[in-house]
Amino acid sequence: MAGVKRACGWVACLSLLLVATAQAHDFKVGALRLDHPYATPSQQGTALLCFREIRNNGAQADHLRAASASVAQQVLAPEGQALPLVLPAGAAQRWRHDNGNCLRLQGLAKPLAAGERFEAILNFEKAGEARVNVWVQQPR
Ligand SMILES: [Cu+2]
Repeated sequence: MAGVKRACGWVACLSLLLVATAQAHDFKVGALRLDHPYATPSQQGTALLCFREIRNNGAQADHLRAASASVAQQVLAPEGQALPLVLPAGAAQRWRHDNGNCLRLQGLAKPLAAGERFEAILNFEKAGEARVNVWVQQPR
């Protein structure tokens, strides 16, 4: 145990902390918790705007009415869906790059590359407006 303690010196612990905080960020608005907004690097002028999870802790369903982003002309509903998108009460949804639930960034001002950040604004019927910082990252 002493060895473990010594191995986790000040610098090591700080870097562990930085790694931990670099992997996730979340935003709370009303009864909603928006966990880890991220975007895929762009391909042919479009990219996906995803969330690791969106949880509605409220007793009533909420709806995403509109979304916008500083980097794109439009933020569209997932392919084959339309706004508003329902967020059922007391439930979590995964809006992941691999499950077809991500919003779509259309009309990008410039290509999005991994490591970049941008702001997106989501407008929910009950929770109101949420401004989130989106991390562009290679999906894994
Ligand atoms: Cu995050």
